Amino acid sequence: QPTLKERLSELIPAEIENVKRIRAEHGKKTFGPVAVDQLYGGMRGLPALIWDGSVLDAEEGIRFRGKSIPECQHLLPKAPGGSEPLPEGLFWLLVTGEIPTQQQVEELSKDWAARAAIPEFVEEILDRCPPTLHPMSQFSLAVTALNHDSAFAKAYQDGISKKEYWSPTFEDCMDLIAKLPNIAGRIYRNVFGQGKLPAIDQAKDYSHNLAALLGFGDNEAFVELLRLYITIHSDHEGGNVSAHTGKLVGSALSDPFLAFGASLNGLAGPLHGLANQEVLIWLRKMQDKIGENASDEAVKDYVWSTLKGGQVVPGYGHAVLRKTDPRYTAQREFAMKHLPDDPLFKLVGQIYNVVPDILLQAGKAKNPWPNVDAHSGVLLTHYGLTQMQFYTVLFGVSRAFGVAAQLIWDRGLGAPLERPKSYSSSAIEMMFKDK
Ligand code: NMX
Ligand code: MLT
Repeated sequence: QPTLKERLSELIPAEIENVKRIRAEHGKKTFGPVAVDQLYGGMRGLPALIWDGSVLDAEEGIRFRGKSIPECQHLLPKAPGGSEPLPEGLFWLLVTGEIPTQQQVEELSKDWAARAAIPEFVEEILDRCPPTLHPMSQFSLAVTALNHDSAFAKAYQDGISKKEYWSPTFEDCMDLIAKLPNIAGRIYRNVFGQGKLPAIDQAKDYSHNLAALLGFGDNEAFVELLRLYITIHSDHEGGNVSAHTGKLVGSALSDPFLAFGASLNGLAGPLHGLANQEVLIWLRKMQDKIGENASDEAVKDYVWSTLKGGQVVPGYGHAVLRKTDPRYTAQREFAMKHLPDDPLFKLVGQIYNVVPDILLQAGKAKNPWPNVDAHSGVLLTHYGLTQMQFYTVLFGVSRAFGVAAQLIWDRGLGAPLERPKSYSSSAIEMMFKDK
């Protein structure tokens, strides 16, 4: 059975021809005018990027290479005795569009375990960070510093031909993903004082090793949660802030460590990945204010007070989705199976029953339904990972899968430097002066 790299080397030449054909047949066709509002309005709906790993439908949610989350849960290989998909398989799917065999996934687990060590100077950078520096800033520092050993950067300096870019990019992406558990584990233990890191177990899968580095390796349910968590947070088409940032920075031929470091800085914003931290902070504040087992009325009042204070309800709304995020649903199903009586899970369910109506009444949010971040922290908290400042780091570990898959393809297909056109307000006025 071919390795992932062998399979890619077969797929890339065929896809180069496919893209040539699409461009020859459709390259001059347009789809939709550009409205001035889109320039001022965060480019919502503006067709601007090619992203092959996943496509987001506003009503149905994400599909990874055409497969919904339940289909991935069904089709992707599992760990022995496990029922959630192994993220190794999801990465294979994102990169190739194909479902890997159990053996191919096991080989990927081994390959990542073998690449997992981080350079000593990166350990030192992390050890010297004050615990008051947000875990996401530490994460981004460490990932950026991995550029020291980038195969792509070195090959570029050595004069590699454009046709070969994808190969060192692939090696960097594999190293990047493989090293994230050690980085995340070190940050967690340094910031929250959880003692020494164990060694990577070469015989275990990626999520097991990540769980062990965080101190939860003995908890099989937590390991299963991480398998699901990493699978569903990996990719959300190309326009979201972290994915688009990674692609943009990569287009300057900055190596995958520099590109993904930039992604993490975007993910660290409260309207994007940091929302999972914000949700837990908000839930805890709500509990402090109205107590546990509060009535629906008390929850509603609290939600209104958030809105009246000029703040957003974290975990609700979306720039593209117009229905409940299937990633929320997948996590809710996990909770029903593993922690149905957890009080915080019950509160999350109660909030789901009241918030959409309130957001509709408030009349501003285009999507009143929950997104992925409304649920993830509750699951982590249940198993004892209660430090919410760490939650976005786990989102970041997962998002590397989607960004890396596209970086490999961008270099494989020779994607050009991204450079869209910007306009000043006076240029817009001039353009439409007599129209
Ligand atoms: N609570 C209160 N107001 C909201 C919310 C919300 N959850 N969602 C949207 N709005 C407001 C939004 O602030 C805007 O107000 P204004 O006109 O005063 O600027 C108005 O509704 C229209 O916004 P939309 O067009 O519905 O949303 P947009 O596409 O601009 O932004 C989000 C999308 C996700 C940034 C927004 O819904 C939000 O701030 N949600 C809360 C934060 C969050 O959960 N982010 C995580 C998203 C998922 N992720 O992981 O990245
Ligand atoms: C994501 O997973 O990136 C978020 O849901 C945000 C988005 O898609 O815009």
